[in-house]
Amino acid sequence: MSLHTRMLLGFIVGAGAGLLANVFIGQAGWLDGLIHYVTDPIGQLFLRLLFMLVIPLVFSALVLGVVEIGDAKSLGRIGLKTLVWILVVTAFAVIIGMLCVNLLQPGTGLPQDVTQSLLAAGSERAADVAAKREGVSGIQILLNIVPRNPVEAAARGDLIAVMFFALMFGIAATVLQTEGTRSFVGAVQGVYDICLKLIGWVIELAPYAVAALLFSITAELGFDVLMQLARYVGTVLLALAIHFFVVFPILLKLFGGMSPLRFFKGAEAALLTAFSTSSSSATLPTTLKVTEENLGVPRRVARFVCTLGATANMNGTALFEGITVLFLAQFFGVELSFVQQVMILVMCILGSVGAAGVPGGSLPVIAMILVMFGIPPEGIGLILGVDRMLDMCRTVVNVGGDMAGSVVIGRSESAAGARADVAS
Ligand code: DAS
Repeated sequence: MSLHTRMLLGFIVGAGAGLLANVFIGQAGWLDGLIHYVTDPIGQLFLRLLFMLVIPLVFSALVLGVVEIGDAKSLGRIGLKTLVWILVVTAFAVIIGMLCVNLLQPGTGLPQDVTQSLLAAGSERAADVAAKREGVSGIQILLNIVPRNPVEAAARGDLIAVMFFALMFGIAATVLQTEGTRSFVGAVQGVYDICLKLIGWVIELAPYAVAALLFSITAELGFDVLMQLARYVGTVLLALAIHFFVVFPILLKLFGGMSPLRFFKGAEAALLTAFSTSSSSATLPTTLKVTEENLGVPRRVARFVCTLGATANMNGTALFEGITVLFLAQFFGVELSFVQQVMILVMCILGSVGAAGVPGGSLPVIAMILVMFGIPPEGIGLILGVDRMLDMCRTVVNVGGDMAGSVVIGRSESAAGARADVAS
């Protein structure tokens, strides 16, 4: 039975049993015991496994992303254009997602006392972070991006400080290019590959975590929570559709010299592979083939942009991270200031670079961002049940963004080549 099917089954069993148990909630001691001693610990175990991977995954992914762009000395211009494409288009994606979730408010609607009790029941770390955050000024929040001690920042789960350190490390490793730095980067590649394997193992446990976490939350909240989940799914799909069918066509028309119809037709095989595998990395061979053969992108551009993009350019994931963090903030009644939402925007851009191109690759990063802003990470259990379907859709947007970027950069390079010929 495929992971998709097992996740769906976990969702149905967990939610169904939870709805039944909701009838007895508060009246049967056995139910509270079941939640407290069985389903919650299973959910916490899964979350801990995700947390365990965040720091090594994000550090290695960011270092490698910077090195791959910087290494391309011969592709210097392409590397710079790729970096600009990743940062600008991913920022667009997160902004679209955050606008949709702020406008549609899919996470609101639960009674205040319920959200407060959920927040109080959430991981103590979330409450701690929320308490520490009180009264920290905007300037201090920005200063805190630079870690005094990167190991201590990693130990306390300060993800953005770890991201900053990883970016600086990658830049220095690229500039140095010594024997030592090259073997270090090789070791970092090994760490990243190991993290991918570990995520694969952890995601295999997701169906059981879905059933357990969904049982707990539906037993507590009943049918209402499933309605909020439906609104969340609708918000994610709407935002992904806007980015995929509006932003990409505009960028292709304006800068790629390609009609959206020709793009989607040429990219079809890769998009369908992305949808069925939920993995940008697994789709990469197909992405490369259709980008060169169907979209006419020069090989050196397609290889660089699509290969780097498969791990570092994830528009769909960044958009999904932004929506999920804000949705769960609404759900748990956690107020986020504008400065904090800007921080979340930055973290989602970097987090998507740090996410792995495998099924559920973005979940570890989301868990860490949630805790950083005092939002109970148990909320991941709520979205886990629908994550597979959303993962399929966001991976399509991720791969679409890699191919669209290749078309735009390929055209820019051809124009630059033509200008050089004319000049010579
Ligand atoms: N499934 C990941 C990918 O391969 C994205 C994610 O998990 O968000 O693109």
